[in-house]
This record gives sequence, structure tokens and C-alpha cells, in this order.
Amino acid sequence: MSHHEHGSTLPENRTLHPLAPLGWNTRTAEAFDALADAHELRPARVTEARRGSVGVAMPEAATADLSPRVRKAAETDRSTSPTSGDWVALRRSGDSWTVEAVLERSGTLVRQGVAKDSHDQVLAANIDGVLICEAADQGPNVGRLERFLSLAWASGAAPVVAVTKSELAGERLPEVIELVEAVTMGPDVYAVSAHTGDGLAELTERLLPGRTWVLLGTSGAGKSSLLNALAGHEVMDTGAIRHDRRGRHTTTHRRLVPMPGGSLFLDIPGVRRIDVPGGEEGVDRTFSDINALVDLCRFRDCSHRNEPGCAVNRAVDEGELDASRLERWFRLRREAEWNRTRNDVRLRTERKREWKKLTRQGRESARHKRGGL
Ligand SMILES: Nc1nc2c(ncn2[C@@H]2O[C@H](COP(=O)(O)OP(=O)(O)OP(=O)(O)O)[C@@H](O)[C@H]2O)c(=O)[nH]1
Ligand SMILES: [Mg+2]
Ligand SMILES: [Zn+2]
Repeated sequence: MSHHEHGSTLPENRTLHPLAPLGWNTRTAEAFDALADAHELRPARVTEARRGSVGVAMPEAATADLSPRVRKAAETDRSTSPTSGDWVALRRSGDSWTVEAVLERSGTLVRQGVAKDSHDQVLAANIDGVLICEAADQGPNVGRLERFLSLAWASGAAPVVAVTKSELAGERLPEVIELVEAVTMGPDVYAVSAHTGDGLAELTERLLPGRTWVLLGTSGAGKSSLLNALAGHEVMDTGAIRHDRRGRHTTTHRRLVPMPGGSLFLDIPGVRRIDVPGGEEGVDRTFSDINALVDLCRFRDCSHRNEPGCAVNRAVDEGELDASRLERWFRLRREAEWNRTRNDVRLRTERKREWKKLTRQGRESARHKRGGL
């Protein structure tokens, strides 16, 4: 059991790791070391996912193709395809690089596939925080915020809300912040303006070195502008809000961008329609106020509609809980539940299909062997 066998000459001090500025940590290091052929591979972080290849930083920038195995896995389940923020293991052959493995993810922002056969889409991998952007001059739209918050909590990363374009709200700003805080239930809310620089210093204090954030918001919410303002120079293109119904996005590719303070940001195209992912955890975290009341209902299986002793209905009657917030909770819960069962069915169908394929291959190879004898 001598570790000298590996003949590693790497220094033990992980803080000196050249990938540390990209968010490399002990968990990632362990996942990489666990690969059977780790000594032949090089770790890198995906900065941009393209069709069939990825842009990586290791830390120098490179492009890597997908190995046949990674490609095949992605064909079966698109969510396994290396995406922005992923840690991957690369093999070198001559001047080119191939992605041999995608390391296990922690903190993934997943967009639920809505079409019947569609797969979930991993919007960002290995994120520590979600920075939800909501423009100060357009609402706020609390229902949308609750969806974004549910999605963020489901990712495993903590959400923070940036009320962008704060200078446009004028004297309405305190009211806007109050409305936002009424639905955030904990996550911090920052009023920021990319144009005047207001609030940027406060937000910057939250951005610790080596931590990865993803920007979540509708198109035109000011995500890329905020990123540029935080970076102090133009790292992303920004654009005028498009008023056509097709709502083209200014940012069309997801990209990982390092910030001067050492944090990392994933800028993604704005999302218009967000289905809450399968599983109710995200919704429950978002509606922690209602969730706390549920524990106080007389019946464990209370549906919070008309039962006696319902603490949720009592809170509405006593004016402590907004009836429309309760309705939105019902809706998001139903949706999350529906998506979970749908995912279960899809998984079962997929496994069955895979299994059929494998047994068919097994039969064929057995036939070949017999024929060869
Ligand atoms: N007045 C004002 N306008 C802003 C501010 N931040 C962004 N904008 C404007 O809002 C528009 C959209 O900004 P973007 O940063 O491109 O928005 P985005 O969220 O990245 O949009 P997508 O990339 O399409 O998802 C641009 O016209 C910006 O100039 C701000 O702080 N104040
Ligand atoms: Mg953008
Ligand atoms: Zn109840």
C-alpha cells in the first residue's frame, strides 16, 4: 500500500494548485484522483460548452473534443454532457485534447425538460451561489422570483437576489426592495446599478475567491451588464431589450468568467419560462414560511383547503399569510410533484430501453462467439 508507487512529485499543498483560481478544491481533487487512469489525464474546467466540444481552462485556454464514451453517454442522457462549470478529465493526443470523463457535479442548476420526451438541461455545474437578477423598473414579478428561487434552492447552491437597474426605480426603490424581500425569506437582497455603480461594493463583499456564481434572470434583466460592472471592464456583450415576441437574447452562450476579486461567474442566456424541477425541496425552501405552518396543522395529511385545524388557512384568515402566495405555493408544488413523477416514468422507460439494447447486444455477441467456434 505504498503511495510511492505512484511516484507523484506534486506538492501536497492544495492551496498552491494552479487550478485553485478556477474553483478547484479538495472535493474536486478527490473526484479526479479516484479516476482509474488519473495519472494519464489532466483536470480542466469547462468555460463554454459547444456542440460536440468544449472550451476549457486548465488554466490555459484550450478546446477539447468529447471521447466516444462521453459522447455516447450524452446521446442517451443529455444531462451528462459536459457543460459550463463542469470539471473534466482530459487526455492529450498530440496537439489536441479529449474529454475522457466528467467529474461528479455538486450544485447544478437544472432546467426541467418540459416537452414530453425532452431531457433536463443542466444550465450550470458546480456552482456555489445563484445570483438572481430582477430589474427594479419592471415590477418586481414575485411569482417569477419564487420560481427562480425554487430552481436555485433545488441546485443546492444558495440564492442571492440582485435588484438590477436600481437607479431606474427612483423613489420607488424601497418599495420594490420590500416586495422582493417579502418573497425571499432569507436570501439577501442587493439593489445594484450597473450604470451608476450603486450597491456594487456591498455585493462584491459577498463574492469570495474560488466560489462560482451563476446569473439567473430573464433576458434583459441586466445580467451581463452587472457582470461587466463587477469586472470593471467589458467581459460580456450587452444589448438593448428586444421587444419582439421571439425575445432574442443578447447572451447566446453560457460562459464562465473569472472576476478580479477571485470569484467566478457563469453568465447564461436569459430564461423566460422556468418549470420548477422535479422534487419538492426547492419549492419547500422557497416557501419556508408556509412550510413551517404545515407542521402545525391538526392533520398530518392536511390538504390546507378546508380542513379544521389547518394552520395555513388560519394564517391566511388572520392576515399573516398572503392568499395569493398560498395559491402560488399550491401551483408550484403541483408542478414539482408532476415533474418528479414524470421524471420517474421517463427514467424507468429509459432503463428498460437501455436494458433491452444491452440484452440484444449480449445475444448477438453470444451468437458471434458460437459462430466463431
Ligand atoms: N438604466 C440601466 N440600464 C441597464 C442597467 N443594467 C443593464 N441595463 C440595460 O439593460 C439592457 C439589457 O442588459 P443586458 O446586461 O444585456 O441583459 P442580460 O440580462 O444579460 O440579457 P440576456 O443576455 O439577453 O439574457 C441593456 O440595454 C443595458 O444597457 C442599469 O443598471 N441601469
Ligand atoms: Mg446577457
Ligand atoms: Zn393545513
